[in-house]
Amino acid sequence: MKLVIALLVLCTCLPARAASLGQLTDQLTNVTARDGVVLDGEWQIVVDPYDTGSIDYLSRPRDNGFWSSAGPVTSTDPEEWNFTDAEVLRVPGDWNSQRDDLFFYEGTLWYRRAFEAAPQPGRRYFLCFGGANKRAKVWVNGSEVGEHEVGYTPFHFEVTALLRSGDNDVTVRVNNERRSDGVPALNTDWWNYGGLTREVRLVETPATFVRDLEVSFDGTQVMARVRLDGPEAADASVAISIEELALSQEARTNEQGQSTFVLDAGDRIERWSPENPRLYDVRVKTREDTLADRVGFRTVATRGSEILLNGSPLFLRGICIHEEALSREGRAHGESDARELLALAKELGCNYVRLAHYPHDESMLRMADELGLLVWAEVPVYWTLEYDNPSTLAEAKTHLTEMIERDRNRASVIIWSIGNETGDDPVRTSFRVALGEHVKALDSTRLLSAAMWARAEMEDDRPVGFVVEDPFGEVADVLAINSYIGWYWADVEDLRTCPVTRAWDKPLILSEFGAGMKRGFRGASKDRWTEDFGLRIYRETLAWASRIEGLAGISPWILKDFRSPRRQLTGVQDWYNLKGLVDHRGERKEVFGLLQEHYRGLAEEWSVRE
Ligand code: GCB
Repeated sequence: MKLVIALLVLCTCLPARAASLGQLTDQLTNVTARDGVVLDGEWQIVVDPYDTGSIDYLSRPRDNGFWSSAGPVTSTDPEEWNFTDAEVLRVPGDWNSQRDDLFFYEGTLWYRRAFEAAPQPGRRYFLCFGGANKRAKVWVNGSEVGEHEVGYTPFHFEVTALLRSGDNDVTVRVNNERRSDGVPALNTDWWNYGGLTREVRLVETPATFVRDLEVSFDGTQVMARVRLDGPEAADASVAISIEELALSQEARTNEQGQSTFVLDAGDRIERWSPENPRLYDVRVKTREDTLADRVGFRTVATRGSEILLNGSPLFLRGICIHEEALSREGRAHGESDARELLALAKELGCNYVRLAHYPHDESMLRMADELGLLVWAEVPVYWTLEYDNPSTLAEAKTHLTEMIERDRNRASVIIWSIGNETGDDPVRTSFRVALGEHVKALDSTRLLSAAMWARAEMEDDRPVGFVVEDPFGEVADVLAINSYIGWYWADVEDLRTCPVTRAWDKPLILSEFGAGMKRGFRGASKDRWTEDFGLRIYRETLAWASRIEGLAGISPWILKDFRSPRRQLTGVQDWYNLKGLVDHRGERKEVFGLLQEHYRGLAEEWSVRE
């Protein structure tokens, strides 16, 4: 397998740069391993539905907006806002779950926080945001440092030139309005949580530091690429080592500050797998800097309809997960939410999770590495985008680029998904093919997929077969279909006479199926919303899945009930999609046990095969 050489944006000098759509971004690798301070906690806020902080009453841009520290400039200016007496919200955290009056809020909200700094000469400082949904603009001490457009990936701005010794402040304008040309667009089946939803850090580095570390493994050799950033990045000495394997190598960087390494590990490496999630410390050392990352080594490939992990076929026992915390309301973030969610998936018997429908917090991927869960990672190319709009395509590519840059060292990630249920007319197909090519150019070591629909063959108004022939299947490594037969259409018993065929001899995953079940609602197995109805759908669909020849995995929809603005039914849904195996408080439905039992059987069956 060849080393992935991603295109890189050359480093610019101070002050910081902004990530813009359609271009590769410039994230710092592994910010949590860097020196710095976490700027979590209470931030002051101003809710600004009319964007008064940015524009005046004639919609002209303000030159003294809410980012300035000044407030009213002259004594005759009326004071109409200030941060001093403002209310606060917790960061990280979405605003919707923190205040009842912001539950449905879609618009602009301003955040500000004071912090102390003691910048040292010769050191560099970066403000690192794990994610903000959706558009964020950042100022430090009143000066603009950059903007970021997409809602689920990190962005890092250099602020070295703006920091003062002592008191500083950072102001962020976040806007989460949906747009028809955006990704996602206007219509989704998940909550449009707004705000600084992920961790914020002020990170400190030496003047020349390791900006980028990329590691891959082809079965015997570990390949790494390192890129330095700073005045001494070119022709610098870089050493890489994996101490536990007694591997090390030195190289000099080229003009662009890059060096590549090939380490021959022979058969000494313990392969990462769900059964043995072995991670190694990969350490990079330069004259001024040291950076380490915990990396697992494994291979993933396909052979006909099989997915091979470390050369052996496996069945993906999965579950879909939305990024909502298990034991509280709101968007999940950080290590403890990730541990809770993924520990539940492990308890269910999973070896695989589909992280729907957008990049989850980095801690989810790191936790999946640690706990031994394979991952399908996805971007919010969902339902109805403006597929013929070049700027929409550019935004979709940005989502993919930023996700792949962040997660490409995670052994757990085996599948990059370019989207969900996008349909197969020619315009959509060429949009998806362009995204597929983009993914392959950035990372050809993982599998490419998307959740598609199968075409139902009908006789007398009843389905009699499903055909997987979405033209995206031509470029995908793995075919994946969502099926809601018995819930959204037809009778679930129709599955008994509905064989699945596919146009390509490629692995097929049943990427979704499920039913709305209100925990505690009991009744006849034909009564909608009862747990009994859901149990029936699960029984029939699991039996159907076991009849699909060469099926490579399943990921039922979904681990936990989740917030959705499309789910209004009062007294039943109350703004939750109820297809979870556990309810919104984390309480289990009976179907959890049923799937757990099924996975126990599958695990035994496949361990015998191995
Ligand atoms: C789907 C979508 C998912 C929805 C789910 C549902 O096909 O992929 O985002 O939430 O169905 O519950 O309808």
